[in-house]
Amino acid sequence: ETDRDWWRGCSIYQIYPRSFQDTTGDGVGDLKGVVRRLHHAASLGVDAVWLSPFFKSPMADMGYDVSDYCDVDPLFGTLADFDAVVEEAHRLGLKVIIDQVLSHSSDQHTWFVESRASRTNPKSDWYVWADAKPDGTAPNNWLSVFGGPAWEWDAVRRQYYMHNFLASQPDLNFHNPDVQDALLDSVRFWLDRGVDGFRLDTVNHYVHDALLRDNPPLPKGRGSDVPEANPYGFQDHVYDKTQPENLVFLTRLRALLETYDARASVGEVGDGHRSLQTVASYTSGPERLHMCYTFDLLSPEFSAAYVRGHIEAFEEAAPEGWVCWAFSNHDVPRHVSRWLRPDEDVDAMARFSIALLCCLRGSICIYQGEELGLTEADLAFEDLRDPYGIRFWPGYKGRDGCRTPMVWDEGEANGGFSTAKPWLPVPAEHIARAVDVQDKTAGSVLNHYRAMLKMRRERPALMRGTIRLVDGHDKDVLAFEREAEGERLLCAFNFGTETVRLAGPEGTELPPLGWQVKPS
Ligand code: TEU
Repeated sequence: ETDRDWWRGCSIYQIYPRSFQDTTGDGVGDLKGVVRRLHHAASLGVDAVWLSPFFKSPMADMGYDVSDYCDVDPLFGTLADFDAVVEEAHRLGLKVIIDQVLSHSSDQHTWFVESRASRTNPKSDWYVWADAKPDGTAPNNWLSVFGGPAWEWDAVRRQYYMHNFLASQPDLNFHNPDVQDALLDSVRFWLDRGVDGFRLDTVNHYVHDALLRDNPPLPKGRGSDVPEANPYGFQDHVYDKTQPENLVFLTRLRALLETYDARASVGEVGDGHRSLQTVASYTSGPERLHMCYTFDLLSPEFSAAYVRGHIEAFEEAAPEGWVCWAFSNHDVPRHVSRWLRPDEDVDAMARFSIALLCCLRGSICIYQGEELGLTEADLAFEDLRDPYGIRFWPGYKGRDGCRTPMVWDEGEANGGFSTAKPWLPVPAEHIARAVDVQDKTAGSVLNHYRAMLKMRRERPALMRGTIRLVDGHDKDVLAFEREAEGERLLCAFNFGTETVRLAGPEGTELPPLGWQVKPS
């Protein structure tokens, strides 16, 4: 009776548990806090929640470094608390999507502890180990996303191991079928506990080039999408990811999901310029992933031409594929701050962007706090917790500015997030945007989010319809038609800073950041 296609067009609310609601008074959010506040997600009218990692972890990368795939970290609670999250979500009619960080584990995981102990132990090949070059240097030129080489020397094995992120996040060796089996077992563990879907962290990093070939330099004219200080973006990552063997693993994963009813997968593809092709191949058919999540609209660019170009390129590359779009998440500066131009109003940007998101073809993700119009927090170096930011400060300030706590009650300490000092400060200007204030304010950003999500839910053309770009408008206008079941809507958005008149007989005027959705 559950619709196996529930994920098509669905809206997902991303919860970052560490910053959602603290119930234990340690300044860190937890799973009981998620249970307590889930009704907020339901009140938005989303279909699902995605929980960022709550698994056992030394938290070097805030839980994206898992030391036990089948347990909850005590910081967040217990497995019973997780079961309560699932139960409460289902009671509220919400699906539960959890984050699976399968590409790498923590260096504290028993698999890695065993693997690094010798070159001959049963798990010696579970990670990516390689000898030094004759001169003692790393096996090849691969770089880590978080800075420096992707190789770390291990004094016991007298070999290097590979890590795409922190050195404490060793990369699992997907060429070994035992590794694949073990990871699929952990996925099965959560399926059996009733989760409805998986967000697959860095899915395009799963399989590395078995020949360990050097990455070529970036083709001329292609810029970096990461801070100047970090050379990662100046290499073309052809060989350390996007390996064809990955499709074999994804097919195995999908086959596992198919043995259950109505479970879905969304693969995170952070692959810069190649992302659309990657999404196309990962989602091209019922034996691959259901959806992919890209970073295309998580970028600093904000213009009609940019978004139009991405829609166009995607429709061309993957007409059958399924994207999950997002403007904000726990990795990038909050979009209202990222896109706002001088003298522009935060609320106007928040309203415009959710209207746009709700009109895109695909599924959509909303990141906790964006429904309040929260801005990027301006933190001092002493406040930082993100190792990526700590490393590249001040050229790059890291990801803590978008990870500050949710604000629930204007009148309570720390906006009602915690009675203790929160792990990241709650910016004073966020308090005025607390849920309880916006709840009772007609026309607040929060209520506008509810209205836009309702508009999407009630219109098949927006949920699952086709998309066709419409030409002939001002260069600052993005216009397209969505169509399904005999319903056709014209969606138009003015990205410019001047009022424009739409082409055509009616010639409606759209102010800056104005938009309209109407039958055509
Ligand atoms: O992010 C993967 C990814 O593409 C990021 O490295 C991104 O490029 C970076 O955060 C800059 O915006 C996932 C998780 O979302 C992130 O939180 C983890 O740190 C990372 O994987 C490693 O697990």
